[in-house]
Amino acid sequence: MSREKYNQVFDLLEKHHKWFSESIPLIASENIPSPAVREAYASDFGNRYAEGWPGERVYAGCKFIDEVELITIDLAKKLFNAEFADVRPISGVCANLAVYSAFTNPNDTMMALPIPSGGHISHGQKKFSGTAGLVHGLNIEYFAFDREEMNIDVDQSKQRIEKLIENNNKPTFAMFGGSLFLFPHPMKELKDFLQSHDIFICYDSAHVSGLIAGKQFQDPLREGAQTMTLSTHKTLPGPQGGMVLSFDKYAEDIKKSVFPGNTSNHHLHSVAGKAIAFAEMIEFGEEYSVQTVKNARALAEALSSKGIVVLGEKNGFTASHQIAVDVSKYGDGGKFEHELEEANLIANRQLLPGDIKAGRDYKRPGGIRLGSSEVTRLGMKESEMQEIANFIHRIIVKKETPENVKKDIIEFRSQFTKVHYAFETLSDAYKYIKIR
Ligand code: DSN
Repeated sequence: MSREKYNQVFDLLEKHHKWFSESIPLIASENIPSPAVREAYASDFGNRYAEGWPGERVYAGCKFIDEVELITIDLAKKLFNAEFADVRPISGVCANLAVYSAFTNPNDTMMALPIPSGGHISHGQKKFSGTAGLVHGLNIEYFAFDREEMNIDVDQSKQRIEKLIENNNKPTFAMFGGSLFLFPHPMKELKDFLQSHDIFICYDSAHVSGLIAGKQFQDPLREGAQTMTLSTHKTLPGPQGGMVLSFDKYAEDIKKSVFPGNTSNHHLHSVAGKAIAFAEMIEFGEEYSVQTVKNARALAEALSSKGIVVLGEKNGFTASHQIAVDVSKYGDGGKFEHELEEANLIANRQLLPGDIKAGRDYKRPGGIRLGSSEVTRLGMKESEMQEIANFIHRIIVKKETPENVKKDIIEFRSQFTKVHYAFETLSDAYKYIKIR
């Protein structure tokens, strides 16, 4: 029985690899790391303990781990032009928790975006089981959001904050960034106002950190962010993980908050993978990011030209890797997420601004979110975005059966087998690694 299950797991893993090698991956929070990152991730580092800071560990056996972690820190600082980097957080949520713990107290008020306007669950209220409210006890108030602009409304947000201050509920912390993130947030425009009220500024670049590294999005540390948190596996094509970037004056508070505050052991194989991904991004990041944004725009334009509503049209649909498609006139995001998946096109349903008021919920929201980073890493360009838009149109508007479209997707996909923007690409992108 146990041997049967053992075999079954390997069988499922291989099936997953084959499926992804035949699919169009459009989940905006995912990416395909290079074979080099995957090799580092599979190393023995993943089986070790190295609590603490390099050179100050509480375990033996760390001499090579320390060297690698110091290289990772140096590469992170260079890639993001940051004074300080803590590469230990094991996810973006853990990075956010470390910053909340270091710079706020429970019951403080934080400004952030609600989920339908792009906020991430880790910025959320306790009643929605959001990390900030549930785990750190923060009270969350929302920035004002303009659906036409698909961005934070500066003047209305200032008015809201002034009102909170009048009501003795002054925010102490402001979180920019999020999960549905089409255009740079107006942090520069709000910075002086926030600082004049002694509100600490953090920028969650989980989604856009690869674009920031490639100099194709806003530069948070130069625009007012006192800390910047990120994931290392979305537009930044590293292993699953997180990171905090900041200035030297905040370094000690962040280090203590990460360890021992919010992590015991961090994931050392992930630290090694981060180093490899950062080195690749220093070399290839700009070229990859330019193409990622071009591809997102091309996909939005192609869908819009077919009559499908893409949000943010007023500002050119997107300045990031994401686009938000309003599918409510054809059905709902949950239904299309499923049908697209049946056709080997992997995307996720998305709550859009106005969905809750319209009576929609996260299971049947009005939108789908599409991300261009992984298909860009596979070498696709603008003309391939036209083809992807055709596949989506055939399912959502023409109501073709997913089985029909799937055959064409598998054929289309067979032309793109390798990861691009990497030093070494001997293995195919989704090759299953067998070492048993
Ligand atoms: N919830 C993820 C996303 O898809 O944006 C990030 O954690």
